[in-house]
Amino acid sequence: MTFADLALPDHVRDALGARLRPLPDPAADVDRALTRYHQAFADLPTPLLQQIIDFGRHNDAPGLMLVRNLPRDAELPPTPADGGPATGRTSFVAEGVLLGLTGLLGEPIGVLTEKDGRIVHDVVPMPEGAHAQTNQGSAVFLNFHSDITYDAIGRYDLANPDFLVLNCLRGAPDDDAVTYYADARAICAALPDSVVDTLRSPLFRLNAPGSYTRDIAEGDEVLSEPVPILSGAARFPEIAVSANGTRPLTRGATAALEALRQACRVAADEVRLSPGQALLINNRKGVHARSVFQTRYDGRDRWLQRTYIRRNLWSVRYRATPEDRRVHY
Ligand SMILES: O=C(O)CCC(=O)C(=O)O
Ligand SMILES: [Fe+2]
Repeated sequence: MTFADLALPDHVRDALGARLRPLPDPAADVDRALTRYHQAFADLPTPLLQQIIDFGRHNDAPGLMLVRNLPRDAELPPTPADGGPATGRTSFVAEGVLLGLTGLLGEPIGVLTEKDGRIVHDVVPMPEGAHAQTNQGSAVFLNFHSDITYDAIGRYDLANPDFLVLNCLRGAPDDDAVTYYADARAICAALPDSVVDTLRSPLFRLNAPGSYTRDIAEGDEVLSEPVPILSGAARFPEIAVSANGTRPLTRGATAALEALRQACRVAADEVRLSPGQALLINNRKGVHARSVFQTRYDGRDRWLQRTYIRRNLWSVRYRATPEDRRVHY
């Protein structure tokens, strides 16, 4: 499985940038902002626009798309040290790129236990989380994982995002941050049938996201019901694992989980994100990971913005907060 790689021609980048540059901070009215970004992205050349829309729409599309040569803000404040959002922005081109791409895939959502329910997530290294299995980390390999959502129903892989978009505002200072994506189709092809069968059995419990266990459970494990890691038609497998620990329930499941880890490493595509690049990640077709990278905590560290995306909001309406129809418990 190879990922899709798309580059905007310079004149297209410049035209899109000119549309996005005057637009205000989307946080004040996200739906109005999404509408404006929709209008701006609608002017992309038809084949380019269709490739992005097809990525979100088709079962047989790759699970990862890199979009390059996107417009950028002329100036950026220091990388936020506190997990964001940054103060002192003079333009919101990055948000326009992030939410414009997001709108081509579905609906952005917030989760109260992830970045306080914000729609635009700043993914930045933080000293206190350097060794954590969360997006604050940098000093440890962030294990192959799905972005999952704690849910009182006991399943963390149902109300979680269908897609993530990561837009790079600032690359790692040493350009050593690698994002990996292993497609479940490639993983299955690399594993013996017996291991795939085990991974398709409900013999695994997922630990809740690190942000949830840290903020709500004082670091304790909060395990899901027993679930399979792989599910669905053999042609179109879905995969769900936790970065923060997946607990196998039998010795066979333990061995299968280890084989899965190795297969992910073998099957993975690698991207070193730099400014003006965004990754569109299908969170059901594959799992992602991140390398160790150097940080200085001097305002020049790596800085991504991220959205969590559902194809639509209806199937997760039981989680919606009364105050904000895009934000979930
Ligand atoms: O930092 C990265 O490249 C990926 C981080 C990650 O797993 C995420 O933001 O969900
Ligand atoms: Fe992630």
